[in-house]
Amino acid sequence: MSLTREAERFVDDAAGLTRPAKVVWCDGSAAEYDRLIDLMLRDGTLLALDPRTHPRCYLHRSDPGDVARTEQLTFVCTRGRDDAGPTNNWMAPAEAKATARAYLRGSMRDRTMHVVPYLMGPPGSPMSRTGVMVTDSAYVVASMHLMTRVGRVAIQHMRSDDDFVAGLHSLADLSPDRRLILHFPEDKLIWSVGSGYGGNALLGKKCHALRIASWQARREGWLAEHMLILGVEDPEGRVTYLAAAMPSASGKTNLAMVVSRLPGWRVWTLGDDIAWLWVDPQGQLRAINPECGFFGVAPGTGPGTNPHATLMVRSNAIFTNVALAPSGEPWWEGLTPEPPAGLVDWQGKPWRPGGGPAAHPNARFTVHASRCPSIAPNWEDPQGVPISGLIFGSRRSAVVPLAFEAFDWSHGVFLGSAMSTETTAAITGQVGVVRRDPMAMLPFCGYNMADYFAHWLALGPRLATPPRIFRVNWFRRDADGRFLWPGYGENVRVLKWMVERIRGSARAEETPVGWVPAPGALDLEGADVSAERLRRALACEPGEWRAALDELDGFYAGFGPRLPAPIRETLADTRRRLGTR
Ligand code: GTP
Ligand code: SPV
Ligand code: MN
Repeated sequence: MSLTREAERFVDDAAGLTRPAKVVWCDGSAAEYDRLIDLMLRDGTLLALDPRTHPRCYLHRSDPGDVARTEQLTFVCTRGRDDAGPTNNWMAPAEAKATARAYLRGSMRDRTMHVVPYLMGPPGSPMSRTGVMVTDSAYVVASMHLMTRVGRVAIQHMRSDDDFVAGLHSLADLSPDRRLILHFPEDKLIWSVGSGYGGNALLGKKCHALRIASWQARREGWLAEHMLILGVEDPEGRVTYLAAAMPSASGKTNLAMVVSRLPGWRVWTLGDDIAWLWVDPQGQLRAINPECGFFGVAPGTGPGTNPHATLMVRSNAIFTNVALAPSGEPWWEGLTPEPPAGLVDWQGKPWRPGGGPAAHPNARFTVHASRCPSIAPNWEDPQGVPISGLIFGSRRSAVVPLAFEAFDWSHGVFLGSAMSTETTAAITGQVGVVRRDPMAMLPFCGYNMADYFAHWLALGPRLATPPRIFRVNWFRRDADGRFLWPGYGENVRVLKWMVERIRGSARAEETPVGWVPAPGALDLEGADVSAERLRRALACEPGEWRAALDELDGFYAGFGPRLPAPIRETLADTRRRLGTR
């Protein structure tokens, strides 16, 4: 298999810097995957799980200091600092390369450098994009096999010699002190050194399909978003497609695979993390999933919460940092009500109840999308699916109602830009702190977010019928800290309301922040939710909102005059509607 001349030059340069003992070109075949697994079983990178209960499933224990994305070590290295904007870490390209070069020099000595050509997006789609990454991690290559389309199909998609995003990845010594995740969008280039963790190391995912792709999308007039894609089928068999942005570890995988509690309704999965969206010649918004696998959060995944994911990881999956039962079965908090006896924790140490979580809170599974019981029959359609609604969701114990609808496109863009969320274990740092996370893209937008808001606003007028924009929050709590809404499978009731809003039939009440489901408009047939708890889940409290909007002022101020006027004006309108007391 031959790469383009440009790709070969990139590989040669990378090898010159990192000095691998051997260079291997990957073809993406099943035989190659098997060879990698064998290699990792032999050198201890992987442990085989019980082949009777979990055929072709493996456990990987990462370095204990390398278990989540490290945003403080992630940089957007544009020539101009303002092009990265105030929400990104920035380093000048030359300085970034000089620093990383010191970590990368000779870092693959005694190791194999794998060259991985990969395709993001369905084969044959005009939206699909290619990358070529080199890595000294067999775990990364095997994961890329599950998450992207590796091999000839990628090279066939290159429209010119340099039509690929180049990615250089090395584990180096895994030290956080010598770790950098660098993006050079102007050069379609990624350098990642010092981490083997998913979002830091599987360069097709957050680095390419979000940070570099969002930069390209702005120039070319489309969107690269941290969104799931799903189809809601009604009892007549009509399917409505929605895309939903939610921050890391905040419910995308769960919603994408939700098993309906409403008779006759079902949900089809098309993607759980990333969507590329564009406007077709008819003015219809369409979406593809650039990935072909799921890198999902294990804790909290069980038969009661996410039965499809629980089934899907019973074979052909790689688990990272889960606990292990003596039977050779994987375990994590939420899989079963009681932990099996004799567990070892995610670090391989004997675990005792009360001794902290057995699985790391950001333990994950990696599995091909075709394994998902609810995968949509058209999930790889090169033309994508038409999107009728967009959802912005976040994790807020207070303030934000369970579900509401924006007044129009630009109000919806404002609601997305105003999103904040409580942090999770998907990033290193404190968990549960409220931080701004516009459109769930704070860590993933590869350019100035003021320009990103402007780009979103400009898309509206290009759409024949702009999708409805909804805001959701499954995580609102009562005074005792209990969730007001049961979530998970019950979320399908909210999806049904959205579909009916899109069709014009569901009732809603106007509040200062948007249209909230009217009493009785959410189908609660068979649900165990009291009218009082639902009322509190849906309530819009003007006092809480006024305080929340004051915090938003400071965030918007960081963008200076670059913040689009409609965002500022919508904030002012919202304040007016909320009144002063
Ligand atoms: P990334 O892969 O990190 O981008 O995350 P994601 O958005 O796909 O998150 P995921 O669906 O894996 O959810 C992560 C956590 O949120 C898990 O602990 C879930 O149990 C929890 N969660 C998901 N949906 C709900 C819900 O409806 N209600 C509640 N209370 N928790 C939920
Ligand atoms: C996230 O953190 O949003 C993830 C996991 O989806 S990672 O691929 O590590 O970014
Ligand atoms: Mn994600």
